[in-house]
Amino acid sequence: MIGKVVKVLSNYYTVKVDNEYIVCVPRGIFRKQKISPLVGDNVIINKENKTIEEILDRKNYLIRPPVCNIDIALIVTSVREPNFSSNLLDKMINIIEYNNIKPIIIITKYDLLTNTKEIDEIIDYYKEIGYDVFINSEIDKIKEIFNNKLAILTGQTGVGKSTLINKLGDNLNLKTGEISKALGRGKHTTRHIELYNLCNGLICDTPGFSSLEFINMTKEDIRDNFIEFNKYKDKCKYRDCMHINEDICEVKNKVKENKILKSRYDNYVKFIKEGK
Ligand SMILES: Nc1nc2c(ncn2[C@@H]2O[C@H](COP(=O)(O)OP(=O)(O)OP(=O)(O)O)[C@@H](O)[C@H]2O)c(=O)[nH]1
Ligand SMILES: [Mg+2]
Ligand SMILES: [Zn+2]
Repeated sequence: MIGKVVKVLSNYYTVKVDNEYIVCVPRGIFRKQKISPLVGDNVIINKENKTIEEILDRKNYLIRPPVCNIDIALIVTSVREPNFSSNLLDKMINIIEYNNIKPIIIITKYDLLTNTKEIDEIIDYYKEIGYDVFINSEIDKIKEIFNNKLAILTGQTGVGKSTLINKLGDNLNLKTGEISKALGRGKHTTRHIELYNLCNGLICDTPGFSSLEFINMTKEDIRDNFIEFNKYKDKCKYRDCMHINEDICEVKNKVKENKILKSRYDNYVKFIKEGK
């Protein structure tokens, strides 16, 4: 039968099969091949022997925290305390796109704004280019996105990640207190990783992407993860246009026409310069 690894403690793997939890050990062959299952792995188990027989193909995996098969990443971004940072948001989106994870933007502390015009325009832009954006008060809509998904949370300290989890867990009788506590800890170096049930899906108890760097990414990767640029690139003069120094560049034109958000483009140029 097939299940999902939701917890690892030394060589014991808790596998969730439907609503049952079975603690398994991997077959010896994995150790010989130096392969170990990860939290998030879909595995074939032998229920009688309590062994993991096979690890199914992974669609993605993160090194820190070591979790694989992540479907969605909730990017929690406050508009105040700490102030909205388009740089951080675009960086997170870029790295999440690179890892084949769907970014979902959650805006917090919207209630602290006296004038929402500027933020509303930004939110509309991200929606227009294809991202799901929710304000943390839209709790019912946010609940729906978890359906059968493995989610990871990311965002600066103090943005409201634990607060969000607590709201989502409301009257669901889940271990959100624990997750919330876990997510509240500053450092997660030696802890084990665990997936918790949340809103018909699973959530990783450790915030992801704590080090925000473009590790292993090429400049072309960074460029291609600015998904809206891809709509225009065919009209650039050069096929491999980086949209920076080239003449006749449709992306630069669209920035001038305000069709591409200026802050997005400026962040793009910064990221390319930061990259190797
Ligand atoms: N006004 C307002 N305050 C909020 C909102 N969301 C969270 N807060 C407050 O912001 C503070 C930080 O929230 P947390 O949920 O602890 O933030 P966190 O992202 O878990 O922070 P770390 O655990 O340090 O990473 C708390 O005092 C919350 O009550 C919001 O939407 N509006
Ligand atoms: Mg927290
Ligand atoms: Zn171009």
